[in-house]
Amino acid sequence: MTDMRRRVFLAGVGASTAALVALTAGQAFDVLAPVNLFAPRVKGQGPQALPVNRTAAQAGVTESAHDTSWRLEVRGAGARLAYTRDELAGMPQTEAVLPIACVEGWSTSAHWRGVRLRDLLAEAGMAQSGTIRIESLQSRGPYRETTMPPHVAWDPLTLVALEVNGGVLDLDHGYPARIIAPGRPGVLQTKWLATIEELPA
Ligand SMILES: Nc1nc2c(c(=O)[nH]1)N[C@H]1C(S)=C(S)[C@@H](COP(=O)(O)O)O[C@H]1N2
Ligand SMILES: [Mo]
Repeated sequence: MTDMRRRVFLAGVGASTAALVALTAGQAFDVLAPVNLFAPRVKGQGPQALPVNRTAAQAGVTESAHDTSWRLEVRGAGARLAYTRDELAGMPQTEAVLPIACVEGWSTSAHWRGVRLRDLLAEAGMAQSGTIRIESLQSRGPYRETTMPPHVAWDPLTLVALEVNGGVLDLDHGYPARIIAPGRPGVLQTKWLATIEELPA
């Protein structure tokens, strides 16, 4: 474990555990190793100091996520738009500190950067009252898509994130682009975006 990950990890555990680590200086991770075996996705683990739930390989998107023909499609009633990752990166970017809160029992805050979803919806001429469906590159699995009520979709902190914790999204965190929205469980923070569309009213 690198020093950086170690610091992040220690910052995330309770004082009693920190004391235990101090008492067993030099073998802190031997002490914690059995815990890690049973709960591998603890705070600070995974690329970019953020745990991973479902890797790109497990989701079967490794190739499609790197495909140069990738576009984020945004389909409104009035327009059907497609953005390359560079085009998204060229739009105004917004930063937000928001957690991924997984039902499997971890929650980790991260620093996200990307395009406001509402800016894309507005460009496609969508009304602020519509329900939004977001689909990923993943072809099967329960979390391959999500729907979003208008108050979440138009929230100024709901992002199509391109970066996390100061770097380009890791493939396992949803490269080329993912959703991050406030107040939503991790299962709804869709990774590897493909299409965004307005559902018929
Ligand atoms: N396309 C897709 N998005 C997904 C998932 C998935 O399996 N497929 N898992 C979700 C779950 S359960 C969680 S907790 C978060 C985890 O995001 P992370 O791996 O970047 O931490 O992604 C969510 N987004
Ligand atoms: Mo999750």
